[in-house]
Amino acid sequence: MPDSHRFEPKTATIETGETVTWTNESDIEHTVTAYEDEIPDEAAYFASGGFESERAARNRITEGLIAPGEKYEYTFDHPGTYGYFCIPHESSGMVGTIQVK
Ligand SMILES: [Cu+2]
Repeated sequence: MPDSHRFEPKTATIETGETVTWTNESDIEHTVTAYEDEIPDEAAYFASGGFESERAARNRITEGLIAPGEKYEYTFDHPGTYGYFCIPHESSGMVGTIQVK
């Protein structure tokens, strides 16, 4: 049985302009939430739920939850390294990285 508290793959490398789709293949809810201080300065903030800041995402967590079987996608328009996490499972180490070339 797969561990339901992780992003798979944990680190992904894509080209600038590509879209990443996260699909919730577990049976519990998750978020995809960028770490505001772990994205390039010129990049827009991103999070499931469409929040404009990490603080807003954390404050309104239920609006950002991705249900089992549902997806969240985001297009990366700036090169760099992007760190993100799942709010409910951050303490379980549910974090990931997108490398945009
Ligand atoms: Cu999670």
